[in-house]
Amino acid sequence: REIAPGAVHVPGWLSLDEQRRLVVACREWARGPVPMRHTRLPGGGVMSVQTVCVGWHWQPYRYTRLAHDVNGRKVADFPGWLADLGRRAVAEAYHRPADDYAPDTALVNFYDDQARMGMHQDKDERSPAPVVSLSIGDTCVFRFGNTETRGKPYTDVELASGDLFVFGGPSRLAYHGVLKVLPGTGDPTTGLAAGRLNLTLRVTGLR
Ligand code: MD5
Ligand code: FE
Repeated sequence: REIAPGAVHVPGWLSLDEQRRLVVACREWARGPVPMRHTRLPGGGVMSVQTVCVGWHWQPYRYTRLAHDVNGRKVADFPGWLADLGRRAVAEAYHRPADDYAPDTALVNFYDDQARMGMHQDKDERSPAPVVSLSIGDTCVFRFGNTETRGKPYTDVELASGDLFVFGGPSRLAYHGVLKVLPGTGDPTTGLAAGRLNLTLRVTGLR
């Protein structure tokens, strides 16, 4: 379903097996070389979400190869199978070939019952390419806004385990956030006993 031009929600897109495979991969990335942690913001705040990056490391508000703000190590390589999954996601959401879509970074976010993500724009990438969002575990209430302000108009959408969301075109720079996680709504057979995992695949435009 198209929430706005270029913003397409595909409920139940990932199979249970694909979700299990992603949970295993995320668990591995969370251990290192750069461990999953609560990102510290330059203003002194700490994000409630925990994040681990693959391909490029995001430190607010830029991408680097080395995690200077954590342990100085190089993050895990971006695997070819994840780029393939991203191309399939864009192709199926937009009903067009996406052979030219080459994501080079993934941000893996883990939300416990209390975690939230305030309204923000993702504008640290130097590419207009779409962002692919994959959700696993507990359902959340996601707020998709507009490109001008953090406020109205916005649309609240529930993102459940297995859902795909692709943000591209005019929606690429829309404000968005996660209002809350709905505890106990996930399927533990994904391998995630509690909480919500979100992967976003991005094109940094860096080299
Ligand atoms: C999440 N993550 O559920 C969300 C899903 C983040 C983040 O917001 O920055 O890690 S990704 C939502 C997204 C990405 C790029 C553009 C737009 C939404 N958008 O235009 O609305 O953890
Ligand atoms: Fe975002």
